[in-house]
Amino acid sequence: MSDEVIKATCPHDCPDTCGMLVKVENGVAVSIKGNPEHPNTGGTLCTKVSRYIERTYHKDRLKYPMQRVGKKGEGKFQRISWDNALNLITRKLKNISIRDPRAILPYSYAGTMGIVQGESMAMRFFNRIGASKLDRTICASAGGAGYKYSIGAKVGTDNSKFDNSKLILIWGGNPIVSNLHFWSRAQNAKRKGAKLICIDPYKSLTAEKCNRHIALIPGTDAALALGMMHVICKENLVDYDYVSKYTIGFEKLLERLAFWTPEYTGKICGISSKEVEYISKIYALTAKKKLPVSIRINYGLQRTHGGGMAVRNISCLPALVGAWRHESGGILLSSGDSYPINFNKLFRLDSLKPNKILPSRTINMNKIGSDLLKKSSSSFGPAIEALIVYNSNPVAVAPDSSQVVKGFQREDLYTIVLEHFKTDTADYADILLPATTQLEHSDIHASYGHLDIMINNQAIKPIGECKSNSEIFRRLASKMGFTDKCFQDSDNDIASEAFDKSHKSVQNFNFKEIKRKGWMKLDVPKAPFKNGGFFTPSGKCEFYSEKMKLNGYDPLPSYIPPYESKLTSPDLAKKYPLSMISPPQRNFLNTTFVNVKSLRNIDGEPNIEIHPEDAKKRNIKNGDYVKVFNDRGFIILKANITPKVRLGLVVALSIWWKKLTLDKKNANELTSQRLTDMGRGPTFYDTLVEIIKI
Ligand SMILES: Nc1nc2c(c(=O)[nH]1)N[C@H]1C(S)=C(S)[C@@H](COP(=O)(O)OP(=O)(O)OC[C@H]3O[C@@H](n4cnc5c(=O)[nH]c(N)nc54)[C@H](O)[C@@H]3O)O[C@H]1N2
Ligand SMILES: Nc1nc2c(c(=O)[nH]1)N[C@H]1C(S)=C(S)[C@@H](COP(=O)(O)OP(=O)(O)OC[C@H]3O[C@@H](n4cnc5c(=O)[nH]c(N)nc54)[C@H](O)[C@@H]3O)O[C@H]1N2
Ligand SMILES: [Mo]
Repeated sequence: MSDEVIKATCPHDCPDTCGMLVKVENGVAVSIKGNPEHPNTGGTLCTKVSRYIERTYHKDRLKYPMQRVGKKGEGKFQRISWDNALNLITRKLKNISIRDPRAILPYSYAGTMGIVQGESMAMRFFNRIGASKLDRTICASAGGAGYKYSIGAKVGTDNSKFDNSKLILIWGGNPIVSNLHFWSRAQNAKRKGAKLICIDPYKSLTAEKCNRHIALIPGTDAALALGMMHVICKENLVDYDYVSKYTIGFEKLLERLAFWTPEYTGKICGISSKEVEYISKIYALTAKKKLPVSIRINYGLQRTHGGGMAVRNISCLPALVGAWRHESGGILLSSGDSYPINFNKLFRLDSLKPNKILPSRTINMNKIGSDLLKKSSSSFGPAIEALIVYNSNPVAVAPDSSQVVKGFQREDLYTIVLEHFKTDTADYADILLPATTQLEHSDIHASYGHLDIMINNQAIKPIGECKSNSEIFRRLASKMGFTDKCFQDSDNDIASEAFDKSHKSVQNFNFKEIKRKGWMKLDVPKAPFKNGGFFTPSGKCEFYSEKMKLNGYDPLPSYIPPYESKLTSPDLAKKYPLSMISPPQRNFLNTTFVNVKSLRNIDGEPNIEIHPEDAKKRNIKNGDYVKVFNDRGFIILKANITPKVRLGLVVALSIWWKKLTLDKKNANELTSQRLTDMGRGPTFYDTLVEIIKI
């Protein structure tokens, strides 16, 4: 192989989906940088992905298949051949499928966001078996559901247009950490005179750099949006022309808003009525001046009981003030539905039929802790007997971790893990299979933060005996005796068919050309709802939603409080008076990169940020080790006393590999398996705890 520069794509679960240039010398990747020609990357990568080469050639990479020799969780394995590994797996899966294929469960999420190495071949494989389905709702489904009730689809403001906004509300997001290239755009806007307001219980790195920070109580965002709508209507700041043409339910909304005065809203949100008035007025008055006002809504506010309703309410705001009139106005939650992904082609939902057809069964990935421990029953179906984990690290990331571990410890559970490293989850594998990284395979990507299709060309040969997910499932299918043609598709076949070409947005899709250039922008309208055209049943922005009513929700914007709070669970709050959130650490990507020492060193050790007064009450000094606990468990963390957290709140930046911490646990020891109001999402940030010095 000669020296060359390969066009690749960052595979991680992040809205930025960056274009990367990988320099390869004699078959070895020697450097990586952001593609300067890709506008949404602009030549820069974040600190962690700049270390992708360090991660790829890490001495701990799994290089060949292994079989467990120690106890479950001990992480002791011996090398076996691929043939042997695949034979062992298929013998087991065949045995189970003859009885009830639903006792087999795939568990995967977004270790790679690639369409090929994500669910394509894997989904075909599990569909063909007739395995249990996995409800992949650990991240964004609550907000997605809420947004869709108001707007109809996850389509919003083009991220590249935020540079010209005059006011940006950064709501429940921390883009400096989790959406860096959006932050560059917000900075551009600020330089051109825009105001940035951050709505976050915690003075995050982003909140520190905005013009104003509204530090509300976690899980009260839906109330703040109601209060804002109240002020906007009362002060006559509504864009009546837009509202009459492109919305429905305004009259009913007005009735609903009556009691959401700034005083009442402030009380619920734990902020002053002045702050409610301030944010409402600056938002609506800027819009009234015909200037573009926008909202970047992210994921932090979705992780409490009412996370769906919060997003539902907030996404009504742009229509109320006519912000959609401008291409730089509106709201962006996710651009995911702008891509016409051809799921039918990818998954072969209609053509692949299992040998044994039983009523389908779906397991919610947030409930893996309790569901692995369930016995067979008529309501649950068969107990889970085999678990195939890829692109995920559930032992560290799933809530209520002590239960998750109990499940993974089951001697009668057969666990197969496809991984780069011996993660907390891999330690429980019966068979551990070495997977390729993004440099070692090819793929195609959609983004959930911008509007480009991205290509990942393979840069280097697989390390050791690693194989890509798609190849592993292809081989498993062959060993299972599945002769369906789709199991012969190459990665290029899958990638070139990933999008539905009858759709206008991808009329210019030319696979060869995209492979050469590295990306292509979707052809979509610049201002998506300038003249209405919402994707709701009425085609309008729905302040009143008949669909919500049908689905058993309040059809109007309303407030669903947290499960765990002083107001809703006063007895629990007496025992555990502090609200704990555990958002991402800057230099990790969920648990990915935690084992890259140079990155881990930046973040030191797991700690908990606590307000000076809360610390004083508990006689805790900066740097003390503390026990953080509730009924679900406890962890030991180092106290970091700081006014960045509001009184009554503690912040444990996450998500650490358990085995790399002092007590071999992480924040998910304390989180619960309860689900959000909509979308069956997780409630990681709906957690009460108490802290004592140890
Ligand atoms: N560096 C880095 N980047 C990442 C990730 C990572 O782990 N590391 N993870 C990726 C993934 S999978 C995701 S989903 C995204 C997540 O990234 P974001 O969408 O930014 O979400 P979070 O970081 O969970 O939370 C953002 C902010 O919301 C605040 N918050 C918590 N609860 C509430 C609330 O009730 N209301 C409001 N208004 N704010 C609240 C938190 O304090 C936090 O500062 O980032 C992606 N990007
Ligand atoms: N307490 C708390 N818990 C949380 C969150 C939080 O904010 N707080 N955030 C939640 C959110 S938003 C999310 S999205 C989830 C994330 O949960 P996960 O999607 O499980 O994310 P990671 O922890 O990064 O684990 C991904 C794993 O996939 C592996 N991987 C990467 N590429 C490949 C590949 O090509 N093939 C194979 N086989 N493996 C690959 C990586 O090595 C890594 O170990 O965590 C959730 N958990
Ligand atoms: Mo996520």
